Amino acid sequence: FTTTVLGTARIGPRRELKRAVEGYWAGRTSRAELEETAAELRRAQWRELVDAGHDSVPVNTFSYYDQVLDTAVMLDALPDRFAGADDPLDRYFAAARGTADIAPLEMTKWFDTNYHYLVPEIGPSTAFRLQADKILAEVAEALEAGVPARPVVVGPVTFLALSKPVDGAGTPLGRLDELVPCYRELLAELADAGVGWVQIDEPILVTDSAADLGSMAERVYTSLGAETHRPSIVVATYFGDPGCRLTSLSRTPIEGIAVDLIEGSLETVSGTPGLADKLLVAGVVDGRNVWRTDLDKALGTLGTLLGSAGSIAVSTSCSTLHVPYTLAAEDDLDAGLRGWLAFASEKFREVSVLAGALRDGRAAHAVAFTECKTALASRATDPRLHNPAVRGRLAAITVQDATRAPAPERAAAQRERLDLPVLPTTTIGSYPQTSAIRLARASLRAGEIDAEEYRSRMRSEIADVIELQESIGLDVLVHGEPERNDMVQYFAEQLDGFFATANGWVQSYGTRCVRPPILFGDVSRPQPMTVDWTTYAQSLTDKPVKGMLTGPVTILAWSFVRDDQPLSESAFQIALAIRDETIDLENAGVGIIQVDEPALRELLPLRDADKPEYLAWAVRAFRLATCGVRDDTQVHTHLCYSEFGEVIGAIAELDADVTSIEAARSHMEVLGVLDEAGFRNAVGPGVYDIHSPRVPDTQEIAESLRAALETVGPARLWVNPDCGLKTRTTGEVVASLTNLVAATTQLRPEVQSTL
Ligand code: THG
Ligand code: ZN
Repeated sequence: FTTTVLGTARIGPRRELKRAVEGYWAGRTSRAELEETAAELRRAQWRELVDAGHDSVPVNTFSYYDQVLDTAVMLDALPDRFAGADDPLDRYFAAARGTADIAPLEMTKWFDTNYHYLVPEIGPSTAFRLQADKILAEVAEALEAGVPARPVVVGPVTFLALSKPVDGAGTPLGRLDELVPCYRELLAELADAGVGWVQIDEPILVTDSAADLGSMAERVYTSLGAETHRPSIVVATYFGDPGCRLTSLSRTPIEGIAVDLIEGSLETVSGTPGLADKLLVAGVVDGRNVWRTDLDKALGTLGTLLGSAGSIAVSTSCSTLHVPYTLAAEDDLDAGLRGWLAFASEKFREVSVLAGALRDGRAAHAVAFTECKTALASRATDPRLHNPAVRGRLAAITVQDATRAPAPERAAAQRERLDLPVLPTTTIGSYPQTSAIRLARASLRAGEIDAEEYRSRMRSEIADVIELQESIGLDVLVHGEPERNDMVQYFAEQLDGFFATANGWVQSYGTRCVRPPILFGDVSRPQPMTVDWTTYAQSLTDKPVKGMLTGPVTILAWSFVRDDQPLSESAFQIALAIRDETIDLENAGVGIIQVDEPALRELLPLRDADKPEYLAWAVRAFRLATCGVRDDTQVHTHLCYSEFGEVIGAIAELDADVTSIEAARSHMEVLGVLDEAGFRNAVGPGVYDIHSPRVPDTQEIAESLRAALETVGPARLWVNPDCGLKTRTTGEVVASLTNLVAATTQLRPEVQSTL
């Protein structure tokens, strides 16, 4: 084949699958309706690809929840605790979401994307067995519809590398030889079904790993390739450069290899012998960012590759799962910006044009190439991408701008100003998003209420949240963030240089989606973004109210980013905008400002060699954002995970005055780790898990606090939940926080005496 993509989204252009699946869970949608919606989404997607001129179409990329969970089911590798559910679909959803008594599989990030997969559990009782019904049904459905179907499966090396051992089992990769027969059997069944090509995804091959993934892959694909009754195999690598693993793959009898030429390098391909008899699926169209492809540059790349491989197919670098469906759904795009972008549908056409040009020559597609050239030229010269004021400001940054007085000096100044009790209590920032809040937002969008009415409704929510916190007896209050749909989108909507899409939904996990903003230009802040809400909240209370901001790294991590400058440059620009906001908050009398960086760890590069540089600029961006305030203004940050691993040193270097972190589920172990990393500032380990509806009792919280006191001592310990409260009900919040304050009050006298 010559023209394809490695995979597509499935949630639906209008999130039809989300509605159908959530309706099914709630009992509003029948099984038949759910299945019909799913089938229609598949048919529409296949039709679109065929109409765009693709001669090989990925199937089995549909999923009711997650493709890794689908693979676990295909290999009969679900843990025994789900065996109770007789119905396969209900068992599937139980594994995804849990039930009243059964915990779901854990969820974690799919490589360095913002998509989350379910982590398979491999234990001593896991016995792999092929259950190919889903994939065979989708293949049959596609072939019947006349679609040139290429089934896609997660490969055995990647599947095991992403799994976790349970019940004392050794590393899942140790089970590789047991898994290969399942894939061999699958190949035979696909051949019987009339499949010509199968795509086996092995993105793990672009990562660093202690395991020798290259030789494992070589062993697996030598074995699978030796099978005679099978379709042709293309092994897909993506999200980075396969490096020497490409050589390992090229030594096996597989027929094709897909490489990511956006994040990988052309040199790896040209430097790999043994590709002369293979199909190279060249990922020259970026599958995970939203920029229009430079067709001339891509065609040049394809031309270079012609000498390296037996034949070439044009493709996206990875599945288009990670970008929105279509630009056609965006009404508010100005013509300039529209011309620079390509969402999934537009990428499908770019692939076709490139494949056509490779086949018939560029001249046969001159119109598309000319249009592309014009659009890219307009992007290169657009003044919004080169704001001299922003550039000049960044160029003048000095070390001084990212430095505050030594932490103990700051702590003393802040003690003086804030006069907080020992073990100060606070919350992370958000309070429940009530139906009144959602209604107000919807009414504003629909034009039923005006901005003034919206503002007054939000103020009334803020007043409620302040009153609630006062009655519970918390020490440092927040305004509750009723005005924020999302902690990144809210800021992106107000910053110049960002475009917030209307319908650019991308699956985050299961039925949950996000609309990542598009960072297209130099970033600046036309006016304060949060000062009005925060000062209003402060006007209602004598207790200090914390100003709440999102940090530069997180804003970057949850946006589509510029590809025309280093990420660090974009991070510093955002940092300056956040810095201006902190200074405005300070000038408005706000004494405590929190800058959240829950995504600090997410952007960590896949390759070890790239990590130190990333951590250095991430820390610098945070410090640029937070070092503009006075010594007596207290800077907080919040991080959303407890396994700090490789970012632990960076967290200490952020040098926030107070860091709140998830710790409840790890029994405060993270405090010891932080301590070892030399962290001496104040810390607020989450004393209970907000991700569960369970209300912790006072005793339990007091015990957590005692454990924390052992490591941190009383002088720098804060008391807070482990994350924002927006997904909880008000009832749960009141009960939990009341106990949190009671536990703190109980401990204070004994702690006081040790100070
Ligand atoms: N914001 C953004 N990206 C994120 C998160 C976030 N990525 C990582 C993590 N948090 C993902 N978690 C979620 C949790 C909930 C939802 C999405 C991602 C969610 N979304 C609503 C839905 O699908 O119904 C839509 C929300 C909306 O209206 O904007 O519930 O916090 N940017
Ligand atoms: Zn959090």
